Amino acid sequence: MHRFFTKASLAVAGAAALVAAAAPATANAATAPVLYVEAAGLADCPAGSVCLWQHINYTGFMAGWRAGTYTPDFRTIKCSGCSGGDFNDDASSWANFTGQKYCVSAGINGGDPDNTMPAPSNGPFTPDWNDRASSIGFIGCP
Ligand SMILES: [Ca+2]
Repeated sequence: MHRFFTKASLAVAGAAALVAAAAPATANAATAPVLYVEAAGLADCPAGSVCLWQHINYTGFMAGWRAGTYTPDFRTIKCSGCSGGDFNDDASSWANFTGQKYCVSAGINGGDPDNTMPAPSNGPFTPDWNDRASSIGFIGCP
């Protein structure tokens, strides 16, 4: 199991976020998940983050986002154990520990359709949403 979300990396991520805010040319940093964990559990999703897991019951690969960050295309999230080698169309459970209403979408760049994840809440995706999430945003669903 590899964990990349150490206290040290949190401090670095915070510094990077400040740099990104001061230099919009590097704004892509705000769109990248800040946390990846293999063989994860619910406890691996930190307070203030929203997380998606490869399997139900918060297991398998996990991608997590600090409040206010998002990813418009899950094909950019590499996951060697996921179908197709990326996290697109793989998420089966979720948790939203941010104070924000997150939205997952079956479409790249949102829509097609959307699914609201209110905060705070967590659970498995319903069967019609299993292995469908392709993007995530933090301003709620349209
Ligand atoms: Ca899955």
